[in-house]
Amino acid sequence: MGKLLALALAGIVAALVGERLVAFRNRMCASRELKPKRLPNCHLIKGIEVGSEDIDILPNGLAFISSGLKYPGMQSFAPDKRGEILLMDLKEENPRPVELRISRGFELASFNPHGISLYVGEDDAVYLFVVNHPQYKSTVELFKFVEDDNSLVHLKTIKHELLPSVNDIVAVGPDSFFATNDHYFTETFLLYLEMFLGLTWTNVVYYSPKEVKEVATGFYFANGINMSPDGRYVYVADLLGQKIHVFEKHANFTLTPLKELQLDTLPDNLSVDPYTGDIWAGCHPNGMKLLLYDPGNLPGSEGVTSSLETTLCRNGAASPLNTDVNASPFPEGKTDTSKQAVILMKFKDNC
Ligand SMILES: [Ca+2]
Ligand SMILES: [Ca+2]
Repeated sequence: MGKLLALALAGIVAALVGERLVAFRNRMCASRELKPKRLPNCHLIKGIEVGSEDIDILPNGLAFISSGLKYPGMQSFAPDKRGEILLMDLKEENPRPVELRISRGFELASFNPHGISLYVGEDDAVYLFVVNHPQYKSTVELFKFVEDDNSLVHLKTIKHELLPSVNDIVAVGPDSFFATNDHYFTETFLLYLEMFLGLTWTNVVYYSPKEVKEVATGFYFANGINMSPDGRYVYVADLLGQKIHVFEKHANFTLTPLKELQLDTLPDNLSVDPYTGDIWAGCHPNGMKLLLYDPGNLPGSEGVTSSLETTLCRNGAASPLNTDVNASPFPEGKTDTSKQAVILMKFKDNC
């Protein structure tokens, strides 16, 4: 009888694990194959060989790039090199990235930059918010950009118990932001278990010096976050939910869910066209390939865009993007796990 019970229990556990495995593989798009496509107007920019995680661009065409991210379980192309913030002037014919000098007093040796966000203050001062993972912990570093000097002055380090596993941020003031936490747990085994079981415990947190609060939850893996140009809507990429969530932002910085955009790819960082309001998402076509990283069978990247009309106005809570999406695999290459942001190189003529 004891053996029969043990066998029955083993059968139930095996069935549950099998069911979770199938669901996990589906969330990871594990069976998806994307043919590499050469994009004739794209070329590799030298100097970012170790990968760029995120990018944000000023209206004058200066692009800030976080580079050299080391993330648990992900391939790093330069495991012994510290991270850096690069600056590139997209108005130049052949733009080249240069590393921004960081003011003294900042712990540069453990710099591990992840999501970034720019904020231009009323006095035209430029603030750069950088998610940092020194010793694989999470902080948000606030810098002021000094253009004459190509440098960043470190203003402060923000740590908070509601910000345990930050992926990306979008600034809403000179010292306030929304941030995504991409895991509930911080311990490596537990965070993989969380992903495998499909727990939707990750969230979005609002931070200001006076108030810190959770404003949205229920994501498998909250990743990129951005805002509409008028500041009325906040967009959150749920990597393993394969969705972009649209929220209405209120004056007290709470968020109300408005709509979900269903994708068939894994969205990472989100950029927003400052003129049209279109969303551009850097996506992973196959999360399993990303996790298992095989240089002979690269994971690839693709870009997805959603027009403002699709994002906001079309009826239905989860209208498929297929008819409005431009999905194009980027050329595969050494840095292809790291192009997690799609940017829009479009500027006003007078910039
Ligand atoms: Ca970002
Ligand atoms: Ca990200």
